[in-house]
Amino acid sequence: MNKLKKTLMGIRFMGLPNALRTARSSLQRDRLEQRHPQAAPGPLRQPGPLLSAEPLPQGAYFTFDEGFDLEIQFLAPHIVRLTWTPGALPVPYSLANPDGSLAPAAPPSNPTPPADELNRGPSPAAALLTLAMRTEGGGAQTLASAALRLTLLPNGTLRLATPSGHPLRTEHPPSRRATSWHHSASFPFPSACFGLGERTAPLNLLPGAYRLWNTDPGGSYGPGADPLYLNIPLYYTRTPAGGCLVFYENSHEATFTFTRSETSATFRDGALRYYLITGDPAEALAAYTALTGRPPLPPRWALGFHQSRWGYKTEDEIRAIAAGFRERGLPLHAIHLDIDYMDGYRVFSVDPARFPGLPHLSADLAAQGIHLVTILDPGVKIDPAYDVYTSGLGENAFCTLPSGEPARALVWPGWCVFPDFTRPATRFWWGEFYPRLLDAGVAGIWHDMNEPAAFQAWGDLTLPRPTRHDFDGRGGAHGEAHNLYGLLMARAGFEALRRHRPDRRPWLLTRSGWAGLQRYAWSWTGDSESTWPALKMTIATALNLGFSGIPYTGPDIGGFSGSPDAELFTRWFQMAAFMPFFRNHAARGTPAREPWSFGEPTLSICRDFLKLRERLLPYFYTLAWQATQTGAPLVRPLFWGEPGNAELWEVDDAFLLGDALLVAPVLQPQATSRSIHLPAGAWYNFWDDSVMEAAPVVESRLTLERIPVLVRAGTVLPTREGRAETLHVYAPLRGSAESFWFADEGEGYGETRQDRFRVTREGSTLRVEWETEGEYPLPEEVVVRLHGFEARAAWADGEPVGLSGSSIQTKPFRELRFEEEG
Ligand code: MIG
Repeated sequence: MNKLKKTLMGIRFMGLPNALRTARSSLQRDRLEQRHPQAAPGPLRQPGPLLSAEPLPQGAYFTFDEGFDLEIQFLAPHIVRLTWTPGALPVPYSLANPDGSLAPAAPPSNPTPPADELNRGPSPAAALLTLAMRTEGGGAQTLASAALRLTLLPNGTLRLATPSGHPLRTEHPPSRRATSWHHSASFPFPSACFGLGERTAPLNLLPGAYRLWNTDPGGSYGPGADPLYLNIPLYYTRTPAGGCLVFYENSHEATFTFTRSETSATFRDGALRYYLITGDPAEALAAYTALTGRPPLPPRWALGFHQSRWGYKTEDEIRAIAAGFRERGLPLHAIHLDIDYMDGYRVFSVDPARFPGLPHLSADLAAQGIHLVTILDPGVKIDPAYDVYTSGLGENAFCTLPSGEPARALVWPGWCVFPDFTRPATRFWWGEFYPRLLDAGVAGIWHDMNEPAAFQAWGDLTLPRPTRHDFDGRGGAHGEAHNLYGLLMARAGFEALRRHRPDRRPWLLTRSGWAGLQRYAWSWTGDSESTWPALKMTIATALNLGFSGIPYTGPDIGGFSGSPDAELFTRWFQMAAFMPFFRNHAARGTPAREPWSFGEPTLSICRDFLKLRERLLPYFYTLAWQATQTGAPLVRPLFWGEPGNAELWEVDDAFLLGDALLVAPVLQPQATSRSIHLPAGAWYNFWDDSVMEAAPVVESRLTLERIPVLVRAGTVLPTREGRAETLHVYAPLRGSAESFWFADEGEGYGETRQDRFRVTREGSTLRVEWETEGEYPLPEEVVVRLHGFEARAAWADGEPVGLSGSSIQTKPFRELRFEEEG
């Protein structure tokens, strides 16, 4: 979109009076920034020669000439923390445990321990660690664990290798100018790279240059826009022989540049603290989320369909939308209220004329199984008659300028002040307003504009850089707090939901965030444009977010800012049905986007995919539980299980949903066929049970009604068909495979059940073993449906059971045996 169009769109969205005020706001900001300039660049400094090396219990401490120090600490055999100073150490907001110890896997009986109750003791992995430190010829120092080898040369060069000496990464000595750090490394060729949070780049981030500064792209973005709302200084590089995840615990503005074999990162300030984690993607993510926390189990309804739109204005309109879904037989789990429900955009208020009975509305919707979600922006309107503003002033809750005055900026309500979420008392104060919405029956909260975003006529659309923040008492400036703002707003919201509604699971949606966000909130991909390239881009965005520890995300179906035609909307809807967050949303002023707005056949296709999502909820829910244990994202790149396969590194027109499903959305208008890369193994066509095997690429014919979906042979796919819990058994072609099923009430902190299936095919016999663990009751009966196996007889724990076609109905069993049609 060109600048003029963007400006006009901005004026349309924010209104002319606000647009004129933005010029004043930007002028004031520029004057302030001139009075408080950033540190001048200064000369380049590098660590001089190594002066001393001192062993530590799990690492070593090195001093260099020129005032550079390096501390190396092993947290586990494959997790090392490195800290180059000078520079202020981070306040550990991203870490699950403030002391940096590793979080244990959440105990299954309480899948959602509040973050502050996690075990803080030293991690058992660290206690087991034996480290060998030795000095080699030439003064090189080597630290080796069972999982990796780090060698420090006397000039500050660091080599990371596998225990057998396979190089993973060579870091050059870091350098400094004034307060900023420059850190570069080379890695073997070929390599691919993933992560960095929310990106619009292709899946493989090599080559490319990326800025890490949470940014509202201004109402619309497409492929190539950089940066977006949610940046995370984490990347995973992969070579055929091994992988390495690097997480920089430094929230200052950063830039990352990658060539095919080199990377460099620049941070504006702070200590250069980072973690090196080795292993395959699943291991690396498990380790990273042991450090930064795992996503708690969401309430099950959040995995269903959400309907939203900026522009729903009244209670009556919301009731009409709910009725529209009901009358057309369209399953619906949530409706979102965008900023128009508020009174003059004052957060925590409700417009008394347009929403006179929010408690009744939410109760009526709840009776239909629909949960109400309301938006909250961080900006608090400056209005002496508004109690959130006056109480915040009294509590010193807002970010200040160096003069001590609250920092001001323009957002929807006009001039606003901004809670300082780096201040513990402010996080608590803010959370004490949530009951205003919770008591009205609101089930979930949606945080928007928390980059934080502000209207500006030019420059960064955010607060002035000299804005001060508390940093839990340590003090700091906006340059360090900016990228943490959305994360800490989410923390305040999460803690409020735990405090005020302890028997229910928090559900928060956020636009912005940083490392560790997964402990508190889901995200969505913001204001993407309504185009075919944006539809395709969304896959890579979701995959790289998942690689950055954020498993729950999804796009606005149809794109936010434009007007998709029926075909684009249909294809977007079909893809989103397999994304963790499944929501229809659009900008104010765009044409209607409810599933019925396009007439037929769109309505029927949407209904089919809404019903399919319902059927798949037990599987989605199982994946959600697995994420609480391992941090693995729900949506994964095709190379997840075979990361050394370079052929799959660049595939971003399809994705895996858990281990079992491969989804290949249609990304071109009027396409009649598309090709699909097949990961190793055999796959069933979900729609007709035909088998595909051992071809690197297959061609699939397309219709408008469906998108290709494949099921891995050997899977037991738990679904719910109407009232019956159904286990779809996709027979392995040979050998055996394992699957899981997790079940509980879908809300609260009651009993849970973890089931494990093993399916084995031997000659003409197919065996399904079922091991169950936990207190949540098993269903009285299940339906078992076979795919890829023509059975003539079946036995449950030795007793014959009747087959009806490819299905049987049975009590839960320990072993099910089928004999093939001979
Ligand atoms: O400046 O609340 O990304 O989902 O509809 C726009 C209005 C503010 C941006 C969000 C979008 C939401 C919109 N918001």
